[in-house]
Amino acid sequence: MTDDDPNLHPEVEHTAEQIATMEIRGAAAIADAAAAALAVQARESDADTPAAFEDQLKAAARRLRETRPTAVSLPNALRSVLTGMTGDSVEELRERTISQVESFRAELDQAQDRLGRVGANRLRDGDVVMTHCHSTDALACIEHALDQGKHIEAIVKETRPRRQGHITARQLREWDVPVTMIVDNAARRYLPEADQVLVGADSIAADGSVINKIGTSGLAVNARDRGVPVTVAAQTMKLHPETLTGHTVEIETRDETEVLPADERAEITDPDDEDFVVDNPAFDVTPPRYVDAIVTERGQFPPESIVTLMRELFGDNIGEPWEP
Ligand code: RI2
Repeated sequence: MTDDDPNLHPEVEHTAEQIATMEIRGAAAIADAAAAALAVQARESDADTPAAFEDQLKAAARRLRETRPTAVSLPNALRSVLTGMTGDSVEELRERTISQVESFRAELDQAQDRLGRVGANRLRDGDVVMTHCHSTDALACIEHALDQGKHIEAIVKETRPRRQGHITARQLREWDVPVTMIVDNAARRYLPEADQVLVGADSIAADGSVINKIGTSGLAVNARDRGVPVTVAAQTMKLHPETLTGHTVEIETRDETEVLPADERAEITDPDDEDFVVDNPAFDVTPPRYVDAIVTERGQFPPESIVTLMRELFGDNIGEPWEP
């Protein structure tokens, strides 16, 4: 158990750190890691009463929840695990929580596979796909298209400031996909050479807006102007149920040093110059009118119709079961 909270297992603290620092990143990977950490907490819990066990699991979920605010897959994962935490004894609670984590993680895998099959149908033999950031959901579509024997090429945006485009390029090259890497500012110049823009999502709002890596909205507007369809690959775990009741999605702001390291900042101005500001929002919002389709494991949807699926899947289950 940790120094900060004697009831939290160190693995929970470690996972929370890894998510916050983006050592573990990408909406699906974050959800998977958070669920796995809850399983460790459940397995290793020394609670001697059911109430104490539940308190520990809730505290662990709260610690994981506070790491990154935008990807809704994180609270959706925590909610899914905690609502499965039922039982009258510590042993029963432990067993059911662990088994809920196992089925959540298995479902995550299967959903990505099913989504990939749907998304692959949108890709034609010979297509050139432009990507932004690194999305395992988006890559699943390309992987299935390759499995279907289609030839796919990619224009990969490097994606400042953290350059997740490098991860995308590495994966695509492992699959032998020809890659042209470009700086983000070159996207408009290269769109006429692309047949599709294919991106992932961190959250999808009830009106069909797509919250994804900063730069997605500009790319989508440019793609519409150039007549290039935009596909968003997002498992239903990326649907943000709280937007059904009017909540907005919080956009994470990250440290300025991701954009401008301290030594480079010092070349521009004095370290305590308050009139020089570096902003680093990690995500932006693409309005539904710039998105052609949202591909999920349940099929593809026009963004405006996603609200129906959201109601069907989440209904009223939008509480915060991690609250004490
Ligand atoms: P998958 C990433 O965020 C990107 O914005 C990416 O599109 C999204 O998560 C979804 O990733 P970050 O964690 O779940 O790099 O499709 O900030 O892998």
